[in-house]
Amino acid sequence: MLTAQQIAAYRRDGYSFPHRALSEAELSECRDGLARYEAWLGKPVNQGDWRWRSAAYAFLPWLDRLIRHPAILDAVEDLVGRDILVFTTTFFIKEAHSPTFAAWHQDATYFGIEPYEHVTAWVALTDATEEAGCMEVVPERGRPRQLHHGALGLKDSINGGGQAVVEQFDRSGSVMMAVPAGSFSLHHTLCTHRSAPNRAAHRRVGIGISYIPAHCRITSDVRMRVPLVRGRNSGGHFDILPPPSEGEFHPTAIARHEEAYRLYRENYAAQIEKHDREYGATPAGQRSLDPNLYLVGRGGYGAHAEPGG
Ligand SMILES: O=C(O)CCC(=O)C(=O)O
Repeated sequence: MLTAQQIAAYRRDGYSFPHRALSEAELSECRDGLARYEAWLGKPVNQGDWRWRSAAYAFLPWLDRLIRHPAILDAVEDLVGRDILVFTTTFFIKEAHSPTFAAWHQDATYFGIEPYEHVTAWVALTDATEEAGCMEVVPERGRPRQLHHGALGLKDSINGGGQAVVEQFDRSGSVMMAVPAGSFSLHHTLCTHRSAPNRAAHRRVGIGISYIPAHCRITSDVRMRVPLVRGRNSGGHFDILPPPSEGEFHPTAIARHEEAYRLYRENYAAQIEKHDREYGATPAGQRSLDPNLYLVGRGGYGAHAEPGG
């Protein structure tokens, strides 16, 4: 549970951290589960097809348990109320000494969830220190607003669209959101954030759990399939994806994931088009990033923030 002060700070600034969640045994369960997953894939999750990064609770019982963890859900309930769905999860992994990064962005941009009540719980399975490329957040200061993005396909981006904010914005007072293993941070869907390459000797492993209150809907025509993790599907805007009761990697569960992921990508693609329509497209190949904004930073972003560079 969050304190009244933590709730007020989140409502004002759009983030809150760190919050302890996992016991040592639970942390080991997640790490062992990830190791089995990567053995099954035959490669690290972050080197496989994008489909394996998202919504893997559909066929991984340990991940399904994580999205229902009471300590995380109690905090999320304090922010969004009792009826809670999981829009998706994402493995956010940066190998040791790797260039993987995230440019400034807001999660709301290509999710298309309204109202703007989506909150991400970012759970650290290893220490997300500043050196390891933890997230850096800009306080909303009570004035959240959607910024213009481009889906630039940035090389080494940890995000599917390789997206970045392409307008000037006030990023003063940004905060490095370091989170120790077993703890989580919370950030609001309009909280602008980025993360630097991993300069540490250890692998930085995080799982982003995108929670939404069940009254939310998406602005595309896609009807998605998502887990109900607390309360009731009160809004009725999503179909409910069941837990993987068949067991890890079961073909039936994999097939459910395939369909849920297809719908997720369909909405994502529709939202990229919608955002471009509403805010103006970023023509392909255009160097739309302002180097002063993106190439200079506390994290040492280097050449990796250049589109295709
Ligand atoms: O893990 C990272 O470095 C970025 C995560 C992120 O963009 C998110 O959780 O929305």
